[in-house]
Amino acid sequence: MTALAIRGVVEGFYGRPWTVEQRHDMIAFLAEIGMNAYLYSPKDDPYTRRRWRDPYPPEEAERLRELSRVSREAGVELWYGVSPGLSMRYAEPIDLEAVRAKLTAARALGAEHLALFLDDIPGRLQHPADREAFSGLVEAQLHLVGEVEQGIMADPDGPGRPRFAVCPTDYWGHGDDPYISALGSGLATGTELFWTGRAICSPEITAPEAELFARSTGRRPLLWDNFPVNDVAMTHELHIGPYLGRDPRLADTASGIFANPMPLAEASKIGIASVADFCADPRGFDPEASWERALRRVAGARDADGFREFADAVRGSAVCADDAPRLGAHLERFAFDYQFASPAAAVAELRGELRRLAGVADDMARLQNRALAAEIAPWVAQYARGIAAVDAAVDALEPGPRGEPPQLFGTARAAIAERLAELREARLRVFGDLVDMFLSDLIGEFSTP
Ligand code: LOG
Repeated sequence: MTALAIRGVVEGFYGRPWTVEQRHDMIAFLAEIGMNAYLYSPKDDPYTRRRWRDPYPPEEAERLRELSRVSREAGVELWYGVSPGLSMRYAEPIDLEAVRAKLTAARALGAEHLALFLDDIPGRLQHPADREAFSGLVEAQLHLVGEVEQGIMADPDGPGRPRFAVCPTDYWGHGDDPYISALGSGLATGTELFWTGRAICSPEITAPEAELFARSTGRRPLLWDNFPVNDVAMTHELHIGPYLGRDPRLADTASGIFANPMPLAEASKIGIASVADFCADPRGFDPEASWERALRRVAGARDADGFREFADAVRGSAVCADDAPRLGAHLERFAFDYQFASPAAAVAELRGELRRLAGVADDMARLQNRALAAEIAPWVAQYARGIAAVDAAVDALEPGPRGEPPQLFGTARAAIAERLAELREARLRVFGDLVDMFLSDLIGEFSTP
């Protein structure tokens, strides 16, 4: 059993950063599940990115110091990442010094390891002096990285030798694209290089891909896994599904994994727990079994069964295409039985199932884990709306008293169309496309008369 050396979470999403309490609670959770790293670099902490040059005001500095104390006590190593790229002038000594100062300050506040984030910034040099001084972005960035490597990383007076990781500007791709190959080749030996896989949110990360990355950059990738993150264009999705598509052989071909979570800290623990299972033993990892355990761990034993039922409707994510298998199976059976067996019995069976699911929705409001209940509430509401809509549609499918087929026009059709419009309006992704397809099919939305 080979565990990955670096196993942790990067608070690296866009949107409201976690609260101090959530962060401390997460550190305790990471320790509990065997992770050893937490990287602080919320995109919307002004002092990591937009105003990266400014030092932390005393109160915020104190928070970082406290975070390092909490981490150290828990046995989790605190990393600090700065993102200067939005306004970096690579040829200006004053800017190079500002990056160094920021990272030195983070070390003084207790961060054990450091990171330089160059993701989501202009792909070309903007500053005229930079364009004059460097052949391109890679050379400019290597100049900056070199300064950090030589300055802080080699500081004989600094406390213990930190690890250092760089997040490149092209952080996803084939692993041997010209930019990443050139950047990787110019880094000092021990410097880690982040990679998110073939895509930003990679459905799969394979060992051959990681090997290609290692060959072209001179180092195994430090995986920045964009799971279970749901920021930017994904805010309508709740990522509490299983962790799929990670090659067991990454045990030997990656140097570690940082999972990038959702702003929803409590719900993120589900995905994080499975990433921890994978990191602990990539070869023995069983995604579905790990998922079941994670759901139970986070929801608690009392609510585990109901929560498992709800979670089935929101399994989908970049890594999981299988959206709502349980409802899917019921709807498939319904369609078949309605046509070939007894319509009345098919309607009765589906009704029973929908009643049960409506009960699950009610239970989700009463979860013992209150933080979890609050975070998932919008999706629970959408879940309830979806079930009610299918239920109303089934009403319209009830055969007449003499077994005659229902008439789907006029007000019955309009009522279903209205529910469908409401579901779409809310935009929250629950049951994948199943409910939408069931309803739109029924009212013949896409068929020509
Ligand atoms: C950002 C990250 C964001 C994620 C998902 C990296 C390296 N950077 O596209 O902050 O949370 O995608 O939206 C990113 O992934 N950029």
